[in-house]
Amino acid sequence: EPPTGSVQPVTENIERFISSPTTVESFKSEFCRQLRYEQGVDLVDARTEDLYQALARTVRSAMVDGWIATQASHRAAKAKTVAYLSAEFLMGPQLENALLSTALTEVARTALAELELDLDELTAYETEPGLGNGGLGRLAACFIDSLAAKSIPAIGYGIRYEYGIFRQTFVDGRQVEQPDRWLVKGSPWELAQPENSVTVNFGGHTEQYTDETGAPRTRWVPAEQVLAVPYNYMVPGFETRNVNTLRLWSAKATDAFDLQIFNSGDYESAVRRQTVAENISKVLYPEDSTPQGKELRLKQQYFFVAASLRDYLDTVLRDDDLSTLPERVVFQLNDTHPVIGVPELMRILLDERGLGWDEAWDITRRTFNYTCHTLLPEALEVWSVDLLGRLLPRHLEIIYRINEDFLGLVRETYPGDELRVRRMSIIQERPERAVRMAFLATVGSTKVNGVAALHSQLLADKVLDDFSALWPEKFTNVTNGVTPRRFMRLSNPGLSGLLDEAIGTGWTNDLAQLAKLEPFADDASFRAEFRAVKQANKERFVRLLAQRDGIELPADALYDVMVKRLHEYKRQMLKLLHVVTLYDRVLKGEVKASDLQPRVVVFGAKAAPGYKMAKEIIHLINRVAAVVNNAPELEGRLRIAFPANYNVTLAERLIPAADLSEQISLAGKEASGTGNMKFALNGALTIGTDDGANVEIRQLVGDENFFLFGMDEPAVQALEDRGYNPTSYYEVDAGLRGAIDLISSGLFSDGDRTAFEFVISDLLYKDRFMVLADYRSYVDTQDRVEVAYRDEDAWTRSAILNVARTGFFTSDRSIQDYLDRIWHAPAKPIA
Ligand code: Z16
Repeated sequence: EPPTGSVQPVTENIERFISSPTTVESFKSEFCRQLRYEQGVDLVDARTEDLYQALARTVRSAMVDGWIATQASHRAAKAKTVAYLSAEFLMGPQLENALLSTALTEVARTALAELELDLDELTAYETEPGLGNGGLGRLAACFIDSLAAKSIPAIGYGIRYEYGIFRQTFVDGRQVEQPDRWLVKGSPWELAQPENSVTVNFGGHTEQYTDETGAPRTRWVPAEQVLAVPYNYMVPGFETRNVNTLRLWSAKATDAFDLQIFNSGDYESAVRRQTVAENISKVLYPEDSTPQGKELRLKQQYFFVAASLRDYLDTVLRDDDLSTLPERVVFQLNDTHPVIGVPELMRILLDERGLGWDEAWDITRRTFNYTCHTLLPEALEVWSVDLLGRLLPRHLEIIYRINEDFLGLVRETYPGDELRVRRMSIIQERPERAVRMAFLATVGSTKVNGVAALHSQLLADKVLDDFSALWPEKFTNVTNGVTPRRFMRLSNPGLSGLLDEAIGTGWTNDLAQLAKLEPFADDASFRAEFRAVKQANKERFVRLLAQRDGIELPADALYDVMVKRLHEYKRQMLKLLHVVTLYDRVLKGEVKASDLQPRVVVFGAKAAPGYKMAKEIIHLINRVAAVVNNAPELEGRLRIAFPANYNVTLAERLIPAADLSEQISLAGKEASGTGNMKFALNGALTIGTDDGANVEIRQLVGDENFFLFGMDEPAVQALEDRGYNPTSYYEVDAGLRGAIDLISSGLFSDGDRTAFEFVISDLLYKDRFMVLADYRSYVDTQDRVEVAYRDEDAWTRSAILNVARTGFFTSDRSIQDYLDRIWHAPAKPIA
C-alpha cells in the first residue's frame, strides 16, 4: 500500500529544476540523456532501435507538462468527462503525430541533424501498435484525437493486448498468421501506473443478507480475482496545450496468487492459475464484425469495463456523491463490447453504495450511451445465460431484473401483445437462452446512435424497430469521420502544402474550410500541380512497396484500390471478377491490350483466421495476381498488387496515391465505412454502392463526381423477397460467364479445376451478398471509369471537387455532433 498522505511537493517552481525539451538545444540534450542514462547506450554504438527509443521518449517527455496540467485542471474544475469505452484502439504509428501536436517536428529534425541523424529514417523504423481489427478500432483512435484537439475532457479506456492484430503473411498465396509481438522491445509511449491497479472479480455466487438498517441486500462472493494494471498513453491535441489520456488495462495475477504459490504444496497448479489470469489481456480477438462467443472474450470485456468504472469512480470522482454522476461523466459504449458496464454500474450502486433500484437505474441510464456499428445479424453479440451466470452471477441477476421491469413497460404500452414482448426481451430463448447485448445496451442508455445516415435509419426501421417505436427520441445519427491530422496533414504532405498555399493552413482543424478550394478546380495551373502531387504520391508508394514487399509496379497507371477487412459482404469477389473480366476480354480478342487503360489494382485485406471463405478468397486473389501479372497478352497494362499485412502505416502511404476508391459492399450491409472518407479527402474518386457513408459522400460531391452502381437497399430487399437466384445471372451474362469459367478452367490453379470450387459454387448457388446481381452494373461502371480517367482535366477537376466537398467527414465534426446530441460536455482548454 502506498502512503495516502503524500509529502508536500514543490510544485509551483518546478520549472526551476526541469523543463520540457522544446528547443533544439534542450531536445538534443534530452535525447542524449535518454539514450545514455535511461537506456545505457553510447551514441557511437547506438542501433536504429536504440535511437528510435530515445527519440520517442524525448518526444513523450515533451507532452508530460501539458498532460499533468490537463488532469489537474479538469479535476479541480470537476469537469464533465467523456469516457470512451472501447475494446479496440487502432492507434497507428505515434511519433509523427506526437511531433505534429507538440509542434516539434522541425526542432526534432534539426536537433537530430546536428547529431548526424535523420528524423525520417527513425520515423520509418516505428512499428505500430495494432490494438484493433479495422474500422471500429481506427474510429476510436480518430475520436480520441479529435476530442483532444477540441480540448474536451476525455479519457479512452481499453485493453493493452500483449498481442495485437496478427501479422499477415502469404505462403503459396494463402494467409498465414504470425503473432504481433509489439511489446517485446517495450513501448516508449506508455507510462505504467501499477500503483493505480484495481482488482476485478469473476465467478462465485451471490448471497442475500440484511444490513445494519435491517434492509435486505445482495452481495457477490466471487471465486477469482485478477489485477488490472493501467498503462497510460498521452493523447495530445493539435493546436491546444491539452493532453488527454488513453488508459489501457493489462491483466496480472494478484498477490493472492503469489501467496498460494508459496503456501500450497501444489506449486505447478498455482503457477498455471496465474497464467490463466494473465491470459485475459494476452491477445486481441481477430474478428471484425463477426464475433465468436468465446468465454475469454467475455472475460476481456468485463475485465476492462469493471477496471475502467472502478478507476473513474474511485480515482477521478473520489468521494463525490454518485447521484451527480451523469453530470460528471458520460460512458460511451463503442458497440456491444463494453455493454456489461450497464449491470456493473448497477451492481456498484446497489450492492456497494447501497442505493435503491430506481435511483440506481436512473443514474445508470443517464450515464451510458450506445453506438451501434453494424446491421449484420451475426455481428450482434449474444452471451449464453449459462456462461454469463457462471462468470458473473450477480450481473445475470441484475440483467434479469432489468428485463423484468422493461418487459413490464412493454406490456403496459402494448397490452396483450405477447409476440412483441418476446421479440423485445433482452433474453432470447432460442437457439439457446442468451442475453442480447444490443437490446441491453438500448434499454440501459439515454441515446442510441448509428454511424451514418442510412445506417441509423435502417437501425431504427429494421434491427431495433420495436425499440424506436417505443422510444423514438432515443435514436439518433452521428456520421463517422476521420482525423485530418493523420490522414491528410501527416500522410499527404504534398497535398497539404498545396492546400496551405491555396486556402491557408486553417483547414487542419477546421475542415469545412476545404470548401474554399472549390474555385481552384477550374484553374488549369492548380490542376497541374494537383496532378503532380498525385503522381509523386504514386511514385512514393511504388518505392515503398518495392522496399517493403519486393513488389515492382509502374507509377504511371490508374491506381484502383480496395483496402478493408476481407468479408463476403464487402465483396472483394466483385472486384476480382472485374479484373478477371478485363483479362478474359483480352484473351478472347475482344479488346486489344494496347487499348487497355494501364491499371494497378491494389488489394489489402486480413481475414479472420477462422473464416474459411475469406481465406479462400485471399488465396484466389493471389493466384489470379500471379497469372495476370505475368500474362504476356496483357503487356503489363493490368497489374494486381496484394501486399501482405495491410495496416495503418501502409494505409498512410497508399491512400494518398489512389485514383479510384472501391466501396462496393452490398447496399444495406456496410454500416458506414471510414476508408471511403480518407480516399475522397485525398482526391480519389469513388466507385461505390448506395451504402453506409457512401450515400453522404455522393450527396456532397455530386453525382457527376462519383461512380454509383448496383442495387440500392430497397432493391436488395425486394430481390430477397422475390427470391434470389444467382445462377440466372450466370446464364444470361456472357461476360460474367467468361470470368467465372476462366476461374473454373484451372488457369489460375495449374490446371486444377476444383481448386476454387468452394468460392465459385457458393457464388453460383448461394451468393448471400448478391455479387452476381450487381456484376453487370459494376463492370459497365468500371468501363465508364476508364473512359473518364483518360480525360485528365475532367478527372482532376472531379478529384479536386472531392477534396473541396468532403470536409464534412472530419472526426472533429463527428465529435461536435456527439457533443451537441449526446454528451453535452463543454471544452476546457487549459491556460
Ligand atoms: C467493426 O470494425 C465495425 C462494426 C462492427 O460491428 C464491429 C467491428 Cl470490429 C465497423 C463497420 O463494419 C464499418 O462499417 C464502420 O465504418 C466502422 O465499424 C466504424 O463505425
